[in-house]
Amino acid sequence: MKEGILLKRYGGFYFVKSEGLLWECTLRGKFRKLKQDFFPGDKVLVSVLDDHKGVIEGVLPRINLLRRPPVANVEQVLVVFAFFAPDPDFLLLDRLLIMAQHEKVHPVICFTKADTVDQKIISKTIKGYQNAGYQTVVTSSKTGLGIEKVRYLLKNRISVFAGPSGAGKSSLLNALQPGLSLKTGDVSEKIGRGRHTTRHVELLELEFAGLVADTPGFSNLDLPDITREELQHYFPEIVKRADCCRFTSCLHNQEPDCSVKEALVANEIDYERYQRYLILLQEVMGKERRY
Ligand SMILES: Nc1nc2c(ncn2[C@@H]2O[C@H](COP(=O)(O)OP(=O)(O)OP(=O)(O)O)[C@@H](O)[C@H]2O)c(=O)[nH]1
Ligand SMILES: [Mg+2]
Ligand SMILES: [Zn+2]
Repeated sequence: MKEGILLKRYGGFYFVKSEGLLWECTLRGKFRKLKQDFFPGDKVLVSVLDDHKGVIEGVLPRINLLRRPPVANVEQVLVVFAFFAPDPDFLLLDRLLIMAQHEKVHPVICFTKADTVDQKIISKTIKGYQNAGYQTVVTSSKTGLGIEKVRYLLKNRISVFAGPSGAGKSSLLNALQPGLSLKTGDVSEKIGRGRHTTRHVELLELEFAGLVADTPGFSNLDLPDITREELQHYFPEIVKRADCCRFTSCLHNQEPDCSVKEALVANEIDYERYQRYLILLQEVMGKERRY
């Protein structure tokens, strides 16, 4: 039996990398009966049939499983958004950060298409996230800006690219490693017809060591099941100030003597981030009532 890592599912087969080789595998019948699903990133046990075919006999316990995109044992998620075309949907960006933190995956915010906007917009866009303590990287697949940084981030890790269609995920991967030759597509076509250029979730092997999943873009994401009190823990810049609020149960919304509000007035917290916190707070509270 060999241990390997599942890279992709395609046409009913499971492709497993083990000992430097790619094995085309099927599943033992018992897994199909149990309706057990396997995802890229899963560490699996394979019994060998011939020099490139095998059968998946088991899966090792998962460290985590991202929902969007569905990849297991992820160490890092690059949340990829373009500065322009498509305009960034910051509420979706915040939802992705929450998902990553909820799954205990390190998030890095990666802005793309820096060549399409001026420096002022770049600084303004990343400021709120940097102040919150998030790692951010500014890139352009056209000019090569930030590409070396992203290479360094991906080295020796299992990473996932997640973000809306057209953000430039596949283009960025091609810039990192031109040999990948991933298909990229025209944004106007994607927006107009909702067409995605990347259709499968697949872990790619990088020549400088590391695995990265290119994934199809998506435009919405549900929050994980969290309580109204928990939400602030997904906003590092908010929870950092919560200790000094008058009420320990403060949600930093309408309560008096709220130190988060004070920080907001003092410009220490990004106003737009805070507004999105309130939107998500309403959403969490609405969900709580439905249970
Ligand atoms: N100007 C500019 N255009 C870019 C850049 N990166 C990507 N694009 C363009 O943006 C469009 C979409 O790029 P893709 O790489 O296909 O986007 P994607 O995120 O992989 O999209 P899906 O696979 O549908 O999720 C293409 O027309 C690219 O040429 C960049 O850095 N600068
Ligand atoms: Mg793509
Ligand atoms: Zn408060």
